[in-house]
Amino acid sequence: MPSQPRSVAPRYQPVDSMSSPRFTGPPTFARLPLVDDLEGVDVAIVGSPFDTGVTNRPGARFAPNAIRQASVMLRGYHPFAGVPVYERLNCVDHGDIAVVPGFIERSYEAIVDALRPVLESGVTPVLLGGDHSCTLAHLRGIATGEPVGVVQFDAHTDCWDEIFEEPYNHGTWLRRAVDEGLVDPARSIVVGLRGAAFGRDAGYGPKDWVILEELGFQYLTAFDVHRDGVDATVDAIRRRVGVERTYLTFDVDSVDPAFAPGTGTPEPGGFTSAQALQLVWGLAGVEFVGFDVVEVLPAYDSAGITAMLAAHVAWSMFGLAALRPQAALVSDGGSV
Ligand SMILES: [Mn+2]
Repeated sequence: MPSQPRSVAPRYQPVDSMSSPRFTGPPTFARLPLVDDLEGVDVAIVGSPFDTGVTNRPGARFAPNAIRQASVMLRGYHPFAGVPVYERLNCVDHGDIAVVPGFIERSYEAIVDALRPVLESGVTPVLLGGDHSCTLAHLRGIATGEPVGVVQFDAHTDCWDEIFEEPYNHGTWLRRAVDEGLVDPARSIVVGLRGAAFGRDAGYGPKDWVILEELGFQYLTAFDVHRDGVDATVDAIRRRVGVERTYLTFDVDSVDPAFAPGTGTPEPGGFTSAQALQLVWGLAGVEFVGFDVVEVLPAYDSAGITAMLAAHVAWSMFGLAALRPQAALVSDGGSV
């Protein structure tokens, strides 16, 4: 639901960090109120801490709270989106979904059930994973009745048919989303590939990525981005997805392990943190219906830099929500 013009300041504001130091209090995302009742809310952080869909390192169940802890330094004005987010939107932290550790299908049900009232309230969720298997449940909740375009930043295709003969995990969710009619591949793109595919039919080579084209997706490798630059990449993404209903999923393993070591399946050669943020900022003006940031592993996260980047990516998603086309039509100024 696009934001409406407001005659009064939105009801929910972060704690004033000029009167209360940022390191005080229970950490919520960006020091926003922890709110159950979503009436009047535009955007909500929702933790989706399921992490037993991984094939390598577990531990992303601890990511939402690590990202909250890292997010206390975020400010109210987004300088690059050029928008005072909390004057435009009612933003809150809605807490975490009660997933069932070790049981993916029950966790998927829990995620969809928890998202239903969020979406029925007209709230756009910014979901904090969890591993990337969670995104299938996020899309089941969001893309009901109408497939969405997907922008996926990721080192891996996440498009295999099965891993260990299992259909649901963090390497198969995108193919399942196609199978279930949740995604429109013709309006979708995967950006940042470099990890060799694996699985029964994989050859551990560039051809592994052809699976995406066979499913109707476009893809750009991390080295396409390094060669062509951020601006050309943003142009390519925008040409692909247009401005209609789109879901943005940001796997932190799209970023180089030098900048984001705390992740489950790291692959050298990824984006810098600056490139990652510019790629996200570049998508202002798309009608995003939901967002997630996934695969942060605090246990492997030197100095908390991955959680810090994830906090800034999620914050930039707030900026994207404030700059959606229908929001811009009714806004009182402020644009990129
Ligand atoms: Mn992924």
